Parts: sequence; structure tokens; C-alpha cells
Amino acid sequence: MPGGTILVTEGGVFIFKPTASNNIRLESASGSLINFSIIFDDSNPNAFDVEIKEKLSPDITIADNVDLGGVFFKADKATCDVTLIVGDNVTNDTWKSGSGNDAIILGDNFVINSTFATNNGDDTITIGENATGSFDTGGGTDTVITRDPTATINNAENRASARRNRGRHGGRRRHGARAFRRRHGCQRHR
Ligand SMILES: [Ca+2]
Ligand SMILES: [Ca+2]
Repeated sequence: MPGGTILVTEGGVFIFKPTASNNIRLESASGSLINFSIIFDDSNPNAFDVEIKEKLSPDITIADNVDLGGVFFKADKATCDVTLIVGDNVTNDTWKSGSGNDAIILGDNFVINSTFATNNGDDTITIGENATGSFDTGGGTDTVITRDPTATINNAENRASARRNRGRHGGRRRHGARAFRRRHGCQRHR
């Protein structure tokens, strides 16, 4: 995949190869809400940014045992919901998502090297066992469910412990999510 700015269309799927090394900025091709997917199935030894701009609502999937220790997910300017599903034994450098109501599920033994911050919006994070690093859910009314009782979590209004792995449920959308998306031009078209 080449670097630079890529215009994203509805339903697009971006599969990052283990050789990807250039900064990428993803922008909505139409200027209105775009739902699309980003997939990492392989570790990547390189350091680069994956920037996600406004009016984009990606589903990002990272497979088990994938090391992205140099990858910066730079979505803090994103205004729509971001979904992140991470397998077990995954390492990532930095995650920043924006003002949407983000839904994030992290597997066991997740390592964040730098910063994990979901900023404004009513975000939901599920954390597996033995997490390394700290998590900041920012403004809004946020919910964290963790199987690691020692995890460092800041700004979560609701926090619950889960003792056993009950499988990976999708993040439950909060009641305000639809109104939020309408206000910000993030209404999903189904
Ligand atoms: Ca938040
Ligand atoms: Ca957010």
C-alpha cells in the first residue's frame, strides 16, 4: 500500500501488509460518512502513522499475536465512531481516537507502548487479562470492563471487573450514540 492520502469509499477494506512502512492518511472520498474496514493480520516491524480523518467510521481488526509496536493509530480528529477489535498477545505503539462513541475490545496480554486514549464521546473499552500500559477514556460517559484488576484506567465513569473470558462481545452502543451521530453527520445508513 502506498503512503500519503487515500480517499476512502463506503465498504472499503484496507489490509496492511507486513512490509507497509509509509504514513497513511485516510479521508472520506464523498465528504459524508463512510463505513470501512482496516485489517492487520501480520506483525509489522516498521514505525508509521495510520491517520483517520473526520466523517470516517472504521472497523479496525488486529489478529492474535500481531506486533505493531511502531504503529500510531492517529484518529483523534475523527468525529465518528471507531471500532477496534484486538486479538490476544498484541502490541501497539499509540492509539488515539476522537469525539465519537468508540467501541474497543482488547484481548489478553495487550501491550500499549505509549498512549491509549479515546478522548471525548461515550467510549466503551473491554480489556483482557494482563494488560500493559495505561488507558485514558477522556471526556464523556465512558465504560471500561476489565479482566485485569491492576490495569491503570483514567476517566472511566463506569468500571467493572470481569473474572472470566466470556468471549468477545461487540461493544454495546450507548443510548446517546444515534443522536450523537446525527448531530455530527455520523448517522449510519443501513
Ligand atoms: Ca470518552
Ligand atoms: Ca471517543
